[in-house]
Amino acid sequence: MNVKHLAIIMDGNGRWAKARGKVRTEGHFKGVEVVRDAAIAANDLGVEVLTLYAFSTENWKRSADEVGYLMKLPALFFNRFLKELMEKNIRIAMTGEMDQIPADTAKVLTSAIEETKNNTGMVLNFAMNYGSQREIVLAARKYAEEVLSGKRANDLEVDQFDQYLMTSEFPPVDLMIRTSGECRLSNFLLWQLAYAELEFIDLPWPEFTAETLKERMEQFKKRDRRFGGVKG
Ligand code: V0D
Repeated sequence: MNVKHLAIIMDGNGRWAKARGKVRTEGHFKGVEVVRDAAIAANDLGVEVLTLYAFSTENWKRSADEVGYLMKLPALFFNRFLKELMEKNIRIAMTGEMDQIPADTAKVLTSAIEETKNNTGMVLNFAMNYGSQREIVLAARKYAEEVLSGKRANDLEVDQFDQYLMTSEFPPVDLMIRTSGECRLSNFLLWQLAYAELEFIDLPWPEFTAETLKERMEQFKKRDRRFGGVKG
């Protein structure tokens, strides 16, 4: 079984920095480089969609200084790596509510999406200002709207619900990796992870490498995914 959609929770930047006597933002800075390495590695391994949890709806609760720093990272990332992503035919996408992102950051994001929109290789999808419970509630509202307006009957089936989610253009997640040891989903892609394999690894995100990813993907391919049925 190949990994079509890989999702990653990039945790442990602050912890990594603290252990080295550095400030949290230095962990985030190092983390940006690792995003590039992970994207190139995933692309080389034949992944179709890589979704990275960059900024959750809960992350607004961090200090204004830290949030301000984080919001500069997309520009830093594209200044350093957009050329290379273009060469690799990678397309940038976003999942989340963009209207609350600061205007200058939002501009950087939309222009990267625009510049890469005709690329046909891997999709590098950043979950930004994203929370899965809210995504599901918004989907329910959208569906209710269609029923109320008479556009469709009240006959929704499980396999149709993903059409209303923010990730409707992507296949379900095959493999979800969370770094830095915590065994939680933290409101990330709850619907989309229904049948995914979950891997929690001890390394903090700044220490994640292409080699780690390759290992985990190979492990995944060896395992048996049965979808609750019996393998034929
Ligand atoms: C900090 C570890 C890349 C996680 C990685 C705004 C936390 C480094 C991006 C990025 C962050 C986002 C969108 C985009 C291009 C790049 C990023 C944030 C944090 C939060 F279009 N790294 N990165 N965004 N960190």
